[in-house]
Amino acid sequence: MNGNQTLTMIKPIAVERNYVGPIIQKITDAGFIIRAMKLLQLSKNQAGDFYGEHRGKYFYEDLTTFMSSGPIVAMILEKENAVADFRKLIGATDPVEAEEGTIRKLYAESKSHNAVHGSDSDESAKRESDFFFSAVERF
Ligand code: DGI
Repeated sequence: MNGNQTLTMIKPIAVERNYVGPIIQKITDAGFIIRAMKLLQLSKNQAGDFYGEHRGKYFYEDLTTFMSSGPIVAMILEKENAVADFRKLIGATDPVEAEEGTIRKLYAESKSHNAVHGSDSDESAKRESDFFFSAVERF
């Protein structure tokens, strides 16, 4: 991980609604290169581990239930300033607050069903990328 990468998940609601194609198009149009990608379904325990920092919060149970409810698409994305630029591209956690044209404004259903994840720091990007991908699965 070189500081120019971030980890995203297209969340179950967006996969179910067939938004994978349009979301990836927006990501690549914004200049991100896909370095790793897979379709998988998390167990509830795995979703709990991924979101461990939120353990104990009121939304943790709903979050882990939702994130393990169906397949997701996980990707490592590369671009200069990847973490910050990607969070700008996806918009605020709550789509009501997200700027026009952002992925969450376009494709999120609600704050908890908000279509995509983006790492919040280089350290998170590394941890989250290692969570999903082994060395031979990334380029
Ligand atoms: O980095 P983000 O995904 O924007 O936000 P986060 O890391 O603070 O929270 C992770 C996910 O947990 C978020 O995408 C949706 C859910 N979440 C966060 N805050 C709330 C929430 N869900 C509900 N229902 N209410 C919240 O306040």
